[in-house]
Amino acid sequence: MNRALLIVDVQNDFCPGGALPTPKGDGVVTVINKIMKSFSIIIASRDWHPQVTVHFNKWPVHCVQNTKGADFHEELDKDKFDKIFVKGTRNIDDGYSAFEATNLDLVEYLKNKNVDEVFIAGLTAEYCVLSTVFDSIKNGFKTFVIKDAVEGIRQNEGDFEDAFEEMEKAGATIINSEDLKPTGGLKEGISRN
Ligand code: VGL
Ligand code: ZN
Repeated sequence: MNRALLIVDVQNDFCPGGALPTPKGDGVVTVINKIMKSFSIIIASRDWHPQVTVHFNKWPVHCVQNTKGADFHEELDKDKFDKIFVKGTRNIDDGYSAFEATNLDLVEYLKNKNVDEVFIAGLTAEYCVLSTVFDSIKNGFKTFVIKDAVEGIRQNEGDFEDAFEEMEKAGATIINSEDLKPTGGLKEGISRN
């Protein structure tokens, strides 16, 4: 069985200076570049909205297809991605979860590669990371969230920590990047949920 790293929405609009920024989103890039060394299967999701969508009734316009804001953060090591899953592409729903990708079926992709453990990193803790974690668990994957590789919008104090509490309650195991062996897998003594 295999493990995969799933990097959620590390795009300009979710980073400082973007349309819907996480205050410290830049910080995850260095961590993610480093942990990619621990994985042989690396996939990324991308928020990829049409110009007009119901999603923009709730949110400022962000991550519009083929704009600078929708580009991955420029320091992110994109060459290491095996596949990119686009989501939020329809104008009738939010498409928060990477499992709602419309270009490819993420569950099928992971199953074809015999993945049973999914490690999740990226932006944003309260929305797309949270929904992706829920769907990963629902689809039967052992799900880990790498906390220092995740940032949040932090609209209200406590939102970031609350999101992690919800993920844990749903059955995810919260870890930190130092818990990963450089050669892959978890260091001894890291307890699983
Ligand atoms: C996201 C709000 C709106 C996310 C996407 O990537 O978490 N949040 N669209
Ligand atoms: Zn969005």
